[in-house]
Amino acid sequence: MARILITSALPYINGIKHLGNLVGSMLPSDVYARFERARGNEVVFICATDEHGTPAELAAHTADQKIEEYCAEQHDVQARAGEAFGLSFDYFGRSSYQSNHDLTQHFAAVLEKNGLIEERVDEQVYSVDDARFLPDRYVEGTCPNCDYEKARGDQCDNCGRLLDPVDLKDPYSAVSGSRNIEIRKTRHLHLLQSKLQDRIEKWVESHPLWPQLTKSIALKWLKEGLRDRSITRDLQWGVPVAHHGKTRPGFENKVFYVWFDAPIAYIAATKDWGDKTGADWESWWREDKGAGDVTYVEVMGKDNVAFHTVSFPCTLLGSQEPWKTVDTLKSLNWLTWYGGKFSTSEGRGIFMDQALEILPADYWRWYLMANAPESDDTSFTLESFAATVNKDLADVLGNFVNRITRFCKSKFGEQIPAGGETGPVEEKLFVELDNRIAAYTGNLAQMEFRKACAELRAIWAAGNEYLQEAAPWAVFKKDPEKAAVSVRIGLNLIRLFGVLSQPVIPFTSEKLLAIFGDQSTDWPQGKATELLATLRPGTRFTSPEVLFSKIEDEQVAEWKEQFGAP
Ligand code: B3M
Ligand code: ZN
Repeated sequence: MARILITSALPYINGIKHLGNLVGSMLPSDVYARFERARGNEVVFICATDEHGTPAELAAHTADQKIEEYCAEQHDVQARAGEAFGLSFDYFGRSSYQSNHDLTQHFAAVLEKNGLIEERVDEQVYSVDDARFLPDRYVEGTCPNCDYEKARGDQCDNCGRLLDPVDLKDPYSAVSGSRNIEIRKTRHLHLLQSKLQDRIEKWVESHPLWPQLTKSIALKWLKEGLRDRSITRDLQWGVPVAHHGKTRPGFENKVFYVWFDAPIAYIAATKDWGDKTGADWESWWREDKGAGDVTYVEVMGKDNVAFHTVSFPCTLLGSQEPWKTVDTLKSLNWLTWYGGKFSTSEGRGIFMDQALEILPADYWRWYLMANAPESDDTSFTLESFAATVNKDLADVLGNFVNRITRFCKSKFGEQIPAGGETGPVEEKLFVELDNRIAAYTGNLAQMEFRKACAELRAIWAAGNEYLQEAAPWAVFKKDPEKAAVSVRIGLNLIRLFGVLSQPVIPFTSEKLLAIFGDQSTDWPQGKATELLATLRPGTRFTSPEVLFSKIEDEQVAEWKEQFGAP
């Protein structure tokens, strides 16, 4: 039994997540966690809300709530949505919990002890009317390149040029619109990442099997050379710059930067899980306390990769303490909303709560995973969503289950019929299944989700093709014994589909297995010949309701309107 620690990138607290966020980390990590559990491995699957930083403060301000209240409320909203989507986290924590304050302060202290932290003075935009320093993206003004009037301090959305806030003409605060802004000096802690260049390079090299996207991003940053980076901010909300309860002099109004504390929250949330369940959390994170045999897997969108292949490793390795570092890092491209951006701040796209108001979780889970943006960005459209659901779930899987259970019920009653021996048509099916199950298992183990779903779809389709060829409804009149063989195989296929589909569509999988009462969900080990003889003649079953309803054109039109699809 292997021990596998899985973390999903932590969803930011500023509102419920959209389908793009879901498929970017939480959903694929859930599919993988479910697969590894089904294979009998010991899994700890951790997630949390990422709660610090300016966007959280501003979102709370807009909602006219205290930041603590806002975060507590939004955390619950996200926890409920995740549960409704079947995300099987062992623990869904919060980066604002005390455990994360303690650990973040601990890391800062050991990094400083190791000569990797230094106080430096920076210049930053200060908004007098807002009485706050403004992060780059909250300074707006006229682009020096294209004269676009709403360019952000970090980048112009019109011409794409990367900017420095001081480059902007007529700058103003994006928080209040005030033009009363100035450049002020401010003191911050800097993590001396440049000193860790060799260390990180060697560490990256020691992971030759990282997926291409992950590796290329890591190498790009290393090639540019690691830069020292400020890890504190002039903000109220966050982890205080303190140690053992004592604030660092001069840092009374500062907190750690959200990207410094957020990955540390993976560890803190695991600790909170341990405190809650009595599990030995250190055996998952400390090499000196048993984590030597743990495989640590991280899943995230591509914009987070640099933070996980460079920044977080700087924290962990720079500490010179035996923390577990990531072994496999799966990163995903963007899911787009009709080719454009899903946007939380502008409410563009479909959000997790809205999705479940119109259809059950498995419809979305299937579509998103079958079209996961792995090799490239992928466009979400309601048209392709409907087509995929109708074809794969309704026509292939749903139809198969419906056809065979109804036929059996009418001819043999609701139990697995006895009957004769299998023949060449079954042999062909067995061979195909043996190949495909092996391929599917391999794809899941590699976290190649699109390929895995294609294989799973082909497995369902093989069931339909088999029935088509065996045609028990035609054979029954002349040879009921022979028809009984295909019905027995068909019903066993339903059970096998239930087991194989559990990582991707767990709610449907449960329904499929419930048809035959409680059945083992262990990942199939043996040959198809045995797998399809699991349910013995005489086993009773209950015919299910229709599993999937088809999506009609009118619904697509209605939803396009509702969600403002182009
Ligand atoms: N919260 C993702 C984002 O908001 C970010 C991930 C943190 S993982 C430690 O884009
Ligand atoms: Zn521009």
